[in-house]
Amino acid sequence: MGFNDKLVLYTNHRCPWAHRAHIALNELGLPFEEVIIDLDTPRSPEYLAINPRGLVPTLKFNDHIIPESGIVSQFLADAYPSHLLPPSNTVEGALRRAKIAFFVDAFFSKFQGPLIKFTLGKSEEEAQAGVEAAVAGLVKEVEPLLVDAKPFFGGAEKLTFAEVLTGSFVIRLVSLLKAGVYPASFGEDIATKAPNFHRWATQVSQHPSVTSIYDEDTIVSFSKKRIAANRG
Ligand SMILES: N[C@@H](CCC(=O)N[C@@H](CS)C(=O)NCC(=O)O)C(=O)O
Repeated sequence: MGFNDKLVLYTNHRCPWAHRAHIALNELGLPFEEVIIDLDTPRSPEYLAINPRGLVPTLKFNDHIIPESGIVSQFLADAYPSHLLPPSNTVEGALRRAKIAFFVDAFFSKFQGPLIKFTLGKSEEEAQAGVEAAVAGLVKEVEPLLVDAKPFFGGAEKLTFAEVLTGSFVIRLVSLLKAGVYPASFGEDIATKAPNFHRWATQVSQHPSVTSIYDEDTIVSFSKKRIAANRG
């Protein structure tokens, strides 16, 4: 695999899942063609032929179609070996991969999963319960895994695969805190109870591979609308 490969990314810059693929492609320095899929209208028959689920992202690698953000990101990290992820064929490499995988699992199952209830909650009480569960999961499960982040996962100077899979969610978190969409107490809890995470998230949210396609104003206003619609 080399720079002669033809990569096409079907994406939408609003989508945190598609954003993962952009972070990977940026970090790997790979040229690619971008096709923006309109998510506000039904998917075209042409796109459904490419990805019958109708979701973004999808990667076209030469003549091969690869759907799903985690699979796209894994494929890119595997196909173009780099600082993102060591090979699995040494014990050291396999262990680092396991540690990254466990971090990503903890981030989504113990923090991001509960936090989405803030957005989806039908009442302020449900939303607040989501934030409280997210803080509890963050402090217990995620914070200890970032003790040696310097600035990135496991002491890495450059982004790792851990940040490829989580960075798009981290930058949204930072924006929504700054814009006052999330309660101020949530930001205070993160700073005081999860200082490793706070430091790491600040660095991740400023990294050029994470900020490159990110339009903060669009994300904040879209999130506000979504929250208002759910609260009904
Ligand atoms: N599990 C998928 C989720 C992707 C996803 O939910 N994409 C959303 C945009 S953020 C989408 O394409 N939605 C279109 C729709 O639901 O019609 C992945 O990781 O790629």
